[in-house]
Amino acid sequence: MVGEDEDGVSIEGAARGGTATDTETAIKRTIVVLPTYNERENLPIMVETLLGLGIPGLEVLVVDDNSPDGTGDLAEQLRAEYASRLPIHIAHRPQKMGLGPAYIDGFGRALALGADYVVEMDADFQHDPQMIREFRRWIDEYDVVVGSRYIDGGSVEDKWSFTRKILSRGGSVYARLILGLRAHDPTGGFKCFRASALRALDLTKVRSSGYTFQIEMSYACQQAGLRVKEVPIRFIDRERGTSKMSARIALEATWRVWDIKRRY
Ligand SMILES: Nc1nc2c(ncn2[C@@H]2O[C@H](COP(=O)(O)OP(=O)(O)O)[C@@H](O)[C@H]2O)c(=O)[nH]1
Ligand SMILES: [Mg+2]
Repeated sequence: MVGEDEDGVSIEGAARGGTATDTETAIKRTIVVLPTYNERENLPIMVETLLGLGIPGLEVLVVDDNSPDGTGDLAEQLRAEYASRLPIHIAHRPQKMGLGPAYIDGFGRALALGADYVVEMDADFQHDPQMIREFRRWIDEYDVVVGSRYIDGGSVEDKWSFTRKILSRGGSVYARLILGLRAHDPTGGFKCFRASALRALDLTKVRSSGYTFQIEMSYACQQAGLRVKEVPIRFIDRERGTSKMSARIALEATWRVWDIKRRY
């Protein structure tokens, strides 16, 4: 049973969940939301890697913003190719609308598809997919599990320049200070939410893109009183494709945190 809703999202996985037998219903569905913009070099390897994790109930939701490099079409090919092994859902969006909006859209769709857990992960391997296993280990005890570069055992790639390390670290310190955030890596974007945790947040309220999106989500979780577990991660340098992050986005974050503080 493969179908599409009017938004062009495959509901194959949902149909599968709905027709599960008694033993299968015990399997929790984890939907990994992967936003993509020009990730055709990474996506096939990512899909294979996710399948290789061997996590029962794992599914993928690609949120593609009409990538000029054809990532959206490639996702469709992968969906057909992996149909019997890994459910792949795809949201085709008309144009590049930013990372934050892509995740918010993806979270809503993952909930609608019936996810028990929703993983937020970039498609470029800067987040090590192997960590999803670790997230799954903790998510039964917490509402949100977040990967943190800035707690014991966490790290950023050594290749980072001093300036980049300072900017990243400084951004975290700044956001923590202004907002009183307890999370040590509020600009990090590798997380796992319980469906109930995402439902407890008012996702329509989230406005930020880029860096600020992560800060806003961290603050929203804290303000909602969610139980957050930080696990150390190593943040890896991108090997394929290019970053869409710009100095403008990083700079925008400095005043955006004040806007977040005002709105929550
Ligand atoms: N759908 C969508 N995905 C995006 C957009 N911008 C970035 N991404 C994806 O979000 C992830 C992180 O983006 P990236 O450019 O690597 O940001 P960086 O890691 O901060 O340099 C990658 O999987 C990108 O393909 C966007 O506007 N729309
Ligand atoms: Mg990246």
